[in-house]
Amino acid sequence: LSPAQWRSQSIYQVITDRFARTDGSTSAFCDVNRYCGGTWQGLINKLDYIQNMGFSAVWISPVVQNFAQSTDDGDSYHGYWATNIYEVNTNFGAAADLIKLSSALHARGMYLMVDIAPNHMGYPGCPTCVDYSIFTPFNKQSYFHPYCTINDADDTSVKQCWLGSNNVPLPDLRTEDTAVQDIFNSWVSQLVKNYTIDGLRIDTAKHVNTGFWEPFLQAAGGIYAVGEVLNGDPKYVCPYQNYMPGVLNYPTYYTMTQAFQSTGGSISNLVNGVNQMRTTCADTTLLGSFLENHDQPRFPSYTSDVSLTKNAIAFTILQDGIPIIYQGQEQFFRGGEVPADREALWTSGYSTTSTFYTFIKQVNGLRNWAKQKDTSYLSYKAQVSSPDSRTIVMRKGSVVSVHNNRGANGAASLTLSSSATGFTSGQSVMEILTCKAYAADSNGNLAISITDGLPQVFYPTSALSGSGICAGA
Ligand code: ABC
Ligand code: CA
Repeated sequence: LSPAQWRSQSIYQVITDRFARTDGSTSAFCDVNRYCGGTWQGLINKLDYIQNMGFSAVWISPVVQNFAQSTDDGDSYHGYWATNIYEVNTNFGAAADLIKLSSALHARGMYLMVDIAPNHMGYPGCPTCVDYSIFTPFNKQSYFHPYCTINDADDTSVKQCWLGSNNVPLPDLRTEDTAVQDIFNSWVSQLVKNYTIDGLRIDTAKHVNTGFWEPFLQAAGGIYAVGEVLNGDPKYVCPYQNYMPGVLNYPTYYTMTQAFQSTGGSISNLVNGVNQMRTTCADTTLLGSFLENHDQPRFPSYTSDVSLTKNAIAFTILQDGIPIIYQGQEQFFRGGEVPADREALWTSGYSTTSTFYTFIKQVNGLRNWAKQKDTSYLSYKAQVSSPDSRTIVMRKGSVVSVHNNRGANGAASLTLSSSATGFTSGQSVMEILTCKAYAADSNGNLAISITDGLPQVFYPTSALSGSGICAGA
């Protein structure tokens, strides 16, 4: 699937080990440091749960074989500690099960994104005692950079030194060498074909020489790839769009989290941050938009306020880029630092009536309708403005969303100006989260009131007919 085709998807992020077991258990114990039993077959059995929330694609954790030893850093359940890139991780099933997952998704008109990590392998022992012969195919020390620890201020060190710890070092591959590149290029070409993969999530993209990516992604068949460049600065992150079509929107992750995590968060920093992304990135509509992932404390670990969380989730789904919701957000999971943020989803019983399952479904539903109604919606670059210090208004095509950080007890009356919304004189609009009808005044301005600190999403009433949203208005 091409970058342009991915623009219209909505992604659900799965940690395979923690999403669903083959036996469908909702009570199996999960020690968050160990393998907990999730499988590709378990995931296949629960695709309705994902699709009914409005998602069209699933990002799964890395699929290749990892070492089996338990370590003081835990087990390799997340999949980032590769030992053999030609075999699958049998904890998740056989290669045939992965093929079956891909087919099951495609049969529903959904897509598969696979996480890959060509930067390193993983070793269960000290950094200077690595036995390279355990790696396939990188079975010699000459495929790797010598051991050193990363100094963020030095780009050569970021690219060539080793991630990981003294318990589990991540031997860093010489991705600038033709020998390593050739192996990875044929590997990715085969991987994408063997499992009919539609998109890639590129782990540790900032730790690989930038010249590696163009031939690699070409070998992958030109499918969409979104890179992980873990940095909060747009000037650092955006240039990666020169090497891969998408990048995870970490800069806005930081400003958004800060803005909505408390009633004292800075909305003006969020406005500035969004504007800076738009002017710095080649194409914000191809970024991966997220509020949570498996590396960061969950948003509700900062606040238990449902309204603040709804504001942040709505912002994630409606801002520029491809929304990515991490498993457990729909069940209001509250885990903090790794590994607490990697709870087994099955303990939720896969409720489809929970507050956030239904909320995400509503917002995804509006985005899915808007993109179908207006072909320019997804490539429209959102414009943000701030009518007061607690509120951000985001206009993307004909979707106008209003997000605030007043919290569950917050109330306010304010006027959205026609210049911020694009509403015309007397225009009828629907607030689709409450199905309340509004009309702009003769100047196109709209008077609204915020209650319980909730976000609001306005959409032209005339464009709702046939949608089923708010009974098709
Ligand atoms: C984790 C912990 C370890 C712990 C271990 C048990 O569990 O990090 O401390 O000892 C996998 C596992 C992890 C495991 C690691 C290492 O392997 O999932 O549980 O460690 O064994 C990706 C994946 C991630 C994966 C890997 C490795 C990479 O998403 O799940 O981890 O394949 C760096 C990398 C980034 C990586 C991340 C975990 O580490 O760049 O690719 N994620 C600074 C640095 C970043 C650094 C970040 C976190 O700290 O610049 O490079 O990320 O350590 C902003 C700044 C940023 C700054 C942040 C904190 O603040 O702009 O520069 O980031 O404002
Ligand atoms: Ca590297």
